[in-house]
Amino acid sequence: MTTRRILMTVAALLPCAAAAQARDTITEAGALRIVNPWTRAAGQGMQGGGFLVIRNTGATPDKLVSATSPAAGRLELHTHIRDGDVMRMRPVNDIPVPANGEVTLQPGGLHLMLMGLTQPMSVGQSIPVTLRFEHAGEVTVQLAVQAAGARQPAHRH
Ligand SMILES: [Cu+2]
Repeated sequence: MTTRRILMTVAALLPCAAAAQARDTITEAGALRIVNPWTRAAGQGMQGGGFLVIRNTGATPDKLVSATSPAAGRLELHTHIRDGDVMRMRPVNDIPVPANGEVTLQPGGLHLMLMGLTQPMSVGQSIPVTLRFEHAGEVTVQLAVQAAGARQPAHRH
């Protein structure tokens, strides 16, 4: 490969790398990387879901054991289960993070449940949530508030 061709290849790759960095919000906690935490707009007294990716760069499994937020009266760890043709939410005791792997908290799956919001969550705000892991300890991340989604699974608490 000629020098000129190498330079052209590097130049072609640079915009992609810059875009990836701009897109991801990553918070480190020991071997864990908390990626792109977000939630949806909701009113005071209502509830909201918290979504993020937990990456484990270590060889030891970890687990999310609890979470708290000044924006929520109570914060639970939830999953969805299929009940006939309806998806319902259920609390779970913890959320395992596999060694050298990741777990995704997302709408319709595992998620943080912010209950009894002490303040409205408006688009563009950041909502602090402190996650507590068995090994990595505590880390505070900021949920980026996005627009309320039209597609909501059935809620029953
Ligand atoms: Cu829930």
